[in-house]
Amino acid sequence: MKKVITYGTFDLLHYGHVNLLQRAKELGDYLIVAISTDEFNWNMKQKKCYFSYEERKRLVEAIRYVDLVIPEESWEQKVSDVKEFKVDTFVIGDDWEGKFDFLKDYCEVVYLPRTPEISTTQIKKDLKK
Ligand code: C2G
Repeated sequence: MKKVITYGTFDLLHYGHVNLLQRAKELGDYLIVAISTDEFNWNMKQKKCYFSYEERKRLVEAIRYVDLVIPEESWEQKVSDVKEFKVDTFVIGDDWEGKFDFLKDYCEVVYLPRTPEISTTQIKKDLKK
């Protein structure tokens, strides 16, 4: 079984996220999604989420491409996650191009094109109009 892992906040879940998860699943048979916890988002990404970790986990678990959701609590956990879950492929959007190449020592690393026209920031701006 080919296992794939990806990481993200997935707050205000939108079709750009689903596009990524669909393509991630196409790279293997089993997709693990590490969702940033509220603390990690606030402390390390300065992101204040609209939905809590539990609510974002509920939403992402409902996506047909996703097999397992785990918490992302630190930048450093990726190597141990890849080892612990025996992951074959790490995948993430190309806004992170090159940032996780160190994982190539442990698994395949794939950067996928983002869905260009949508972002949570854009959604929030549009809703303010
Ligand atoms: N994404 C996408 N297209 C968009 C928006 C997001 O393909 N229009 C992808 C991102 O590239 C990422 C995933 O969807 O692969 C989740 O996006 P975010 O929730 O913004 O994740 P981010 O805050 O970038 O966190 O350790 C890695 C970080 O946790 C990634």
